[in-house]
Amino acid sequence: IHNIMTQYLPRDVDSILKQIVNHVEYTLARTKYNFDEQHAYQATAYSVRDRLIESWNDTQQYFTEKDVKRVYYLSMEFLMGRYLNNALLNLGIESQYQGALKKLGFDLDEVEHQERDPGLGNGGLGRLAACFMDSLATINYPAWGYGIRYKYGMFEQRISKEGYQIEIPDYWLTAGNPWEIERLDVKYPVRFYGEIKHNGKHYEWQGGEVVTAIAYDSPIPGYDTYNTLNLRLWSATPASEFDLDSFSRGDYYSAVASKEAAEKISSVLYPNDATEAGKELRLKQQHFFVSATLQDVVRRFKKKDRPLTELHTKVAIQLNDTHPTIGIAELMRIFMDHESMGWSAAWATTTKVFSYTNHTVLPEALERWSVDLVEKLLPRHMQIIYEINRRHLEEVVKKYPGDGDKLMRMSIIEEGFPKMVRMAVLAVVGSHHVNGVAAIHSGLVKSRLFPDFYKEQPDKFLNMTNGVTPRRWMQSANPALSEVISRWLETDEWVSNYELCRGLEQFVDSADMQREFREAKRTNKKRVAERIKKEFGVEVSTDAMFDIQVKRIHEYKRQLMNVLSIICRYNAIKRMTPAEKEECVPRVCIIGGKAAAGYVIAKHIIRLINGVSKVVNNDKDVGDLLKVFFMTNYNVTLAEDIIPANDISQHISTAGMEASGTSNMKFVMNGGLIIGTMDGANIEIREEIGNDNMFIFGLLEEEIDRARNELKYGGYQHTDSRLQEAMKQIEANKYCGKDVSEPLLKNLQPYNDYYLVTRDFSSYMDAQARVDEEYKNQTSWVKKTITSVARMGKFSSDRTIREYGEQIWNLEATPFVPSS
Ligand code: 26V
Repeated sequence: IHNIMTQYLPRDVDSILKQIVNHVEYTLARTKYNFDEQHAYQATAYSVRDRLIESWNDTQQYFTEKDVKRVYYLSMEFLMGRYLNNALLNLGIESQYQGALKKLGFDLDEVEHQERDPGLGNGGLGRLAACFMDSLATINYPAWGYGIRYKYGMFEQRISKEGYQIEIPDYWLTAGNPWEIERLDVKYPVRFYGEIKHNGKHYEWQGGEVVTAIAYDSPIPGYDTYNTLNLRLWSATPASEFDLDSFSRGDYYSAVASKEAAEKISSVLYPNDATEAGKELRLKQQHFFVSATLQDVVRRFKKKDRPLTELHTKVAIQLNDTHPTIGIAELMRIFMDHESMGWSAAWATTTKVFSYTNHTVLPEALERWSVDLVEKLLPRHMQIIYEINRRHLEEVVKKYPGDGDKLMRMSIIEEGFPKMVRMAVLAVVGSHHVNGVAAIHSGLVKSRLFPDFYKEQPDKFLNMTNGVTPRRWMQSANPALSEVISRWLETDEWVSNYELCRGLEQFVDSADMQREFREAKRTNKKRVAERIKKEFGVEVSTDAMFDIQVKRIHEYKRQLMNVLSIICRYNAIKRMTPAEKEECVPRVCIIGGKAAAGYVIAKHIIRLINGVSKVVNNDKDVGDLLKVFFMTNYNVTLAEDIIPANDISQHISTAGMEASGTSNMKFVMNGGLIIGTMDGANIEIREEIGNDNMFIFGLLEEEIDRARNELKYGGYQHTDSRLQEAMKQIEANKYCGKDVSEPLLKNLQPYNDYYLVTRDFSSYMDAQARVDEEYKNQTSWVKKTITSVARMGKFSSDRTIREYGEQIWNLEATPFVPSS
C-alpha cells in the first residue's frame, strides 16, 4: 500500500533525516549538534508538513479544475488531538521517521509526546468533527472544515490536594503550532452592532464595529490517499481600515484599546456543553466565524462566472449543531444586500445549501438568543429572521387556520419575557435535511423536539448514526491489537475498510488468537498501570479488571451512580470472609472527565470520587480487590492512552438522554465490553455485536417519564439496602465534607432524582454482578471481545460520512489523479 505517495518527496530514512536536520538549522535556527526533544519534534513536524503542503495544494487545485461540489463542515469545535503520529500513519511513513530520528539519537514515541494536544472542543461534538475530517479525507470527498482558532482551548484540569477540580487556562500555542499556515492574505471584515439604512435599492448595514478574520489553515491527510483536505480556522484581529468616529479623538490609548478588543472574539473556547449561557461574546464568536466562512465560500464560488442561484450545485454546508445557524440569515443577507437577489431566489438557494445536525435533546442545552441581543448585535439578521418567520408562519396559518398553539410551537420566535430566537427552529426551517446522531436520538428529534415539522416534511428528517475513525482510535492508539488483527487478516486494509474485521470471527475459537488478544490487552494495561504508579504511587495488577468511565461530568451521564456502586463494592469487600475474597474479581475503577467550571453538582461529584478513592485505596482490608482512580485532565491524548486498556467501560446515561456517545464505540473496538443502558448508540452496538456481548440494564426510554412521575409523587422509593448504606456513609461525611455530601444527597431524594439514579440502581448492581461472574471465565470473555471487535464495522466514521455524502450532500469521491 501507499505506493501512490512514492513519486513525491523522497521517503527513505536518509532523505528524511536530511529534511529534519534542515528544519533544525533553517527553520528553528539551531545548530544540528545541539537540539533537544522539543526541537526534534518541531523539526519533524515541519518536515512532515512539507509533504502535506505539496499534496494539499495539488488536491485543492484538482478540486478547482474538476469544479466539484464541496461540503463545508461548520463547527465551533474541532477536537483534533495530536497531529504528528496521525500524519505519519496516514502517509505510511512512520517506520522511516522512526529510523531517521533514531539516527539522530531520538525516540519517535518520545518526540511525539512533545506535542501539545490542541483541545479546541468540549467533548463528543468536537471530537466527532475531527473524526469526520479524517474520514472525509480518506474517502476522497471534496471537503473543508471551518471553525475558530481559539487562543485558549479547553481548560487544563487539576485536582487540589483536598480533591476539588481546579481549572487552568490552556494557552496551547506557547511553543507555536507547526501544523498551521497563517494566511495573512485571506481575510474578511466582519461587522457587529450598527444600523440599517435603505438606499432605495436594498438594505445596507453600516457603522458599528468591524473586526478582521484571518485564516489559519491546517492540512488534513487521509489514510492511504494523496488527497489532503483543509481545516480553516479563523482568528480575530483589529480591522485595518478604521472608523474615525468610533473612538474618542485625541485619546490615543483608548483608541488602541478598542482595537485590541477585537482579538477577544477568538480568544477562548466556552468550556460548557451543559447549559446555554446566553453570553454576548458567544454569539459574537458564532457570527464571526460564520460570516468569514460564508464570504470565503461565496468568493470561491464566484471565481467561475455563474449565477449565485446555482450555489447549491457546488456547495453543501453542514451545521454542526445550532452553533453556526446564524449563517442561514447571513447567507440571505449576502444574497440580498450584496448580490441584489430577491427574497424568493435567495431563500430557495439558501435552503438547498444548509443541513443541520442536532446533538442533544436536553432542553437546557438548546440555544436561544434574546431578540434584544440579536437586534443590538446583528440588526440586519434580526430583520431577516423576522421575515423568514413571517413567511414560514404564513404557510402554517394557511394549513391550520385558527390553531394558535401550533403557531406558537412552530414559531422561530418564542413569545415570552424576554422574547427569544429559537436557533434550532431556525435551523430546521432553513435546512433541506435535519439529522440526529443515533437511531434512538433521531427518533426523539422527530417525536419530541420537532413533531410539528416532522408531520409536514417527514423526509426532511434523517438518522446518521455517529462513527469514529479506526485510524486514530485503533491503528494509532492501539498498535498492539492492530498488529494482531492485521496478522490474522493477512492485510492492514481493515484500517480503511473496517468491515474486513468480520474475517476475525472465524478464528474466535483459536487458542492462539485468544492468547494474542489477551497479550495485546496486557500490554495496554501495563502502560496504564505504569501511569497509575507514577501519578498515584499505587501498584495495580494487570490481572485486575480495568473498569473505565471517561467522559464529561454530567448528571445525566450518572458518574454518581458509578461511584455509589463503587462504595457498595467496597462495603461488600469489607464484609467478605477470606474464602469469599478468594472468589472476588479484583477491579481497578478509573473515572475521568472535566466538569464545566460553573457546574456545581458536577464538581461535587468529582470531589466525592476523590474522597472515595482516598478511603478505598488506603484501606488495608481491601488490598488488590478494589482500587479507584480519578484520572485528571481527560483529553484526546489521555483517551488514546487508556481506552486500549479497558476490560469494561461504562455508558450508563438515563435512557433517552445521551444522543449517541462515541467513546462507547472506541472502547469496544479496543477489545473491551460495555456495561450500559439502552441509550444512544449503545442500542445499535448491541444490535451489531449481540446481547450476549454486552451488559445491559436499566429502564427503557419509553419507561422514563412514568418512572420519574412515580418517584416525584411518592409512588416509588428504592429499597436497596446497599444503596441505603452507601448514602448513610456519605451523610456521615465518610468520603467528603457536608458542603459536598448535602447537595449530592439532596439530589438523590425521590422528588429530586431527575436522572433516576436510585431507580436504576438495583438493576445496575445486578449487571455489575454479571460482569464479575463473566470475567471469571477468561476464555469466554476474550471470545466476546474478539466477536465484538469483528462486528463493529458499522461504527467506523467512514460509514457515517458515506451516508452523509450520499443522502445529504450529494457528493462524489474525487481521488487525485496526477495530470501527465
Ligand atoms: C452546547 C453548548 C451550549 C452552551 C454553550 C457551549 C455549548 C457547547 C456545546 C454544546 C453542544 C452539546 C451537545 C453535544 O456535545 N452533544 C454530544 O454530541 C455527541 C456527538 O454527536 C454525542 O455522541 C453525544 O451523545 C452528545 O452528548
